[in-house]
Amino acid sequence: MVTEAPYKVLLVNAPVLGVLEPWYDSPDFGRPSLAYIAAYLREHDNFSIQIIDAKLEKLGFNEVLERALLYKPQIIGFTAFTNEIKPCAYQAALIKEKLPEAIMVVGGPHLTALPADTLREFPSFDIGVVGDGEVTFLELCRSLRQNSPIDQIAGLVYRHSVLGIKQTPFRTRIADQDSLPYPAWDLFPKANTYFVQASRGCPYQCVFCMNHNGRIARTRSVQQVVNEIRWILDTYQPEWIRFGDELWSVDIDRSCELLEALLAIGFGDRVKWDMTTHVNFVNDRLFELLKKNKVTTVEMGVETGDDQALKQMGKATNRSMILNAFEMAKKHGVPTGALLLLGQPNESIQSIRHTIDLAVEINADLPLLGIMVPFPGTEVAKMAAAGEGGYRLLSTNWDDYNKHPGNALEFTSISRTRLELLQMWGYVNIFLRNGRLVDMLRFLWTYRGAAWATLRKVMTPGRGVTDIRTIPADYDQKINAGAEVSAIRLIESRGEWNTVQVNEAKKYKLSQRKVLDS
Ligand code: B12
Ligand code: SF4
Repeated sequence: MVTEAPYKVLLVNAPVLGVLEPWYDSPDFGRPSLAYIAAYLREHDNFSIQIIDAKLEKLGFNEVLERALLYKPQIIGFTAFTNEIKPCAYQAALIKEKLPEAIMVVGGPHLTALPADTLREFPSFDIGVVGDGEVTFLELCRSLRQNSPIDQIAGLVYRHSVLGIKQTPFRTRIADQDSLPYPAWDLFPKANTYFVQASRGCPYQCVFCMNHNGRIARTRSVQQVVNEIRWILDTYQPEWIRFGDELWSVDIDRSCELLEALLAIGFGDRVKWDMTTHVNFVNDRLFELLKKNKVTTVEMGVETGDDQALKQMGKATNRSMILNAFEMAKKHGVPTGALLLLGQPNESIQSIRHTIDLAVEINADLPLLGIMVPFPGTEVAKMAAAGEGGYRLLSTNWDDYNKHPGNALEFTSISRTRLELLQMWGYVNIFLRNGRLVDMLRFLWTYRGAAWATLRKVMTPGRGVTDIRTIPADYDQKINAGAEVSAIRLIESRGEWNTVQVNEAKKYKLSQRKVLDS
């Protein structure tokens, strides 16, 4: 009897060009997207699956190539945020050269924001998976295994031999998050930190955020989240658990219920943990339970201290809500992180001063003061590309799209270098005006990679961070540099993404109404 060899799928988190931001570039955790895709695939079919997480395993491009050649997969799936897409395309090109038959698939927020443009820009990718990847990728792998057409699979962008780049309709998102299996962490080396996703999506529409998981927050049941956490704790004994939700307490009652259940399993005694939420979604009861669960940090989006900017941001907050949330946390002894972003639309020195003053007043344990990045699909990207909001778009080279040592935009009235100096000035103010010299030194040590990169950039304006990275000699040639996405496409793609979001919300409302009517 002849047994058919299993169809092989490889999932890759590509290497970095240099460790600029160690907590991202040299992480102590595996990439959740790949863990989810792999888990779903193996639950529903019998593909052979391997994962190479080059960032977790600290691998270079050639090491990934060697591992891919040993495995000889038929399909290779890559994941990428915007700032990772070029190294990812380079890795795909290296592998494609040696394994020309393998199909290169890419997914993640960047591809979702710019589906056709990404295939146009990077010839090494054959197919893109737009939005939620689990079901689409399963259907795609099955079709490719059978050599059957893929044009009926929703959520794809692909190269058609005659018609050029084609995109199929956006796939309806997976509403029932409990239907997803636990991430396949067993396919990764053991890590220190594990991400848990208790919900996907967020109802807000901040100007700087693409909200790629959609405007409908899809929560998982308390019981399932607790079971997953217990499984991670028992199997991997991690040091940290981090929630990857956009808005962790989107349903405060459910979050309180979750915290009660976590208390019962001694969660906070077994692991450090953190999450990110919105200042409107907290109350005394929540903070009381967070404290009991010994949460390590509760991060909340502050973004700016300027009233006008807050009004126009799409986050539905104001200074008093922000101050109130942080005061409440302090009252309960809950450690906080404040996420701030310099470079809001129409930013001025005056509005930056308001932001720094608010950050000083909040005095969060962990202040994080980033500089705006015009990620594709966002309103800010559209404004920057159109020269609105005082912005000047500096680059559509995605290697410049890091939040700390990035180089993607500046203002006509505030240069990039000045923005970076103000960022440093902001940190100094937050710590020193609160008499926290030791905390500042500790912070500088923890974030020394980014601090050093920013300092070097400020001292050598115009050079960006390229001199801190090691760019392979054939990098530009292999990834087709020069075919960068135009400003016009950045403007149009915001409109296209917004249409997807609006249609999705309408469809959801309609389905809710049907449920109520029946
Ligand atoms: C947790 C998190 C982090 C963590 C961990 C990230 C990591 N390396 O794993 C930390 C805090 C370190 C982090 C850092 C950054 N993050 Co972050 N992060 C998130 C967050 C909150 C959750 C990500 C997640 O795990 N989601 C759960 C998984 C299952 O969803 P997913 O990744 O989207 O994957 C699904 C689909 O996209 C698709 N898919 C993805 N990959 C693939 C691959 C294949 C082959 C297929 C078929 C499908 C597919 O299928 C998946 C399952 O449905 C998201 C927002 C969010 N809630 O998603 C932001 C988010 C992804 N981060 C973002 C950014 C910008 C960053 C930073 C660049 C910040 C910065 N420096 O500016 C860094 C870069 C990190 C790096 N280089 O690794 C942006 C990305 C925007 C963009 N266009 O790229 C997001 C969307 C936040 C936002 N709203 O702006 N982040
Ligand atoms: S609240 Fe957070 S996740 Fe939601 S749209 Fe704003 S930045 Fe994005």
